[in-house]
Amino acid sequence: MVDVPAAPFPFRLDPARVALVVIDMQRDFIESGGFGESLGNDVTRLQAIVPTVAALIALFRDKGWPILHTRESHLPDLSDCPPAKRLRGPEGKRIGDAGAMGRLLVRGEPGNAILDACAPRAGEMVIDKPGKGMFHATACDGLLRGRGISQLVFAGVTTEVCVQTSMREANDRGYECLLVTDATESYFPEFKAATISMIVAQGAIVGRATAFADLRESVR
Ligand code: C5J
Repeated sequence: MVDVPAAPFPFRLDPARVALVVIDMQRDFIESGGFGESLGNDVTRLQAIVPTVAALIALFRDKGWPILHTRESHLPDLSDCPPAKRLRGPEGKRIGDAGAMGRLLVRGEPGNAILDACAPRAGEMVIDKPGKGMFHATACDGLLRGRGISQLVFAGVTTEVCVQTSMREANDRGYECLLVTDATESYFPEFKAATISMIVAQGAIVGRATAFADLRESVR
């Protein structure tokens, strides 16, 4: 067991039960011409965390601990994209529309890929999810429980959307959750700050939060 300094209290990490979850480090959210930018967002904020996310992935690989990568994506016929999601954003720049890196948020398109710097390696879990949360309409829970995993360390984008939704889903399913605060980012700094506050409030009502350096030093 390793005690990782965290807010609001240390996270007792069990190397036999832990996995890293890297949420949606996709070109569609982080590069110019993707879905995130089509909604009017400044994607450069997200680019700044790529080295930290890559270092976190490298740490888990060094330790031989499991890693699960998610991609937010939809089937080419959009049958898994309800109108409540599809009909958002400016017309012509919505999910399924043509973008500079292929159809926005559509599985298999160049823009839907995970960045090279954070790309999954053979043997790592990869989940395509049609929702914001990693458990909605996916095989995530079975995959994790089948490996005896009950602790999840979270990184990725965006903090208040897919990361937070996934953490809340995980918390409800009984997983112990730890967010690495400098390995996650939002297009809106105030939303990131508020999300971290909400997660750790009320005695870690959703989970705990730590910095990458603190995690790295504790598991050395
Ligand atoms: C969004 C995500 N922001 N991965 N997706 O639409 O957070």
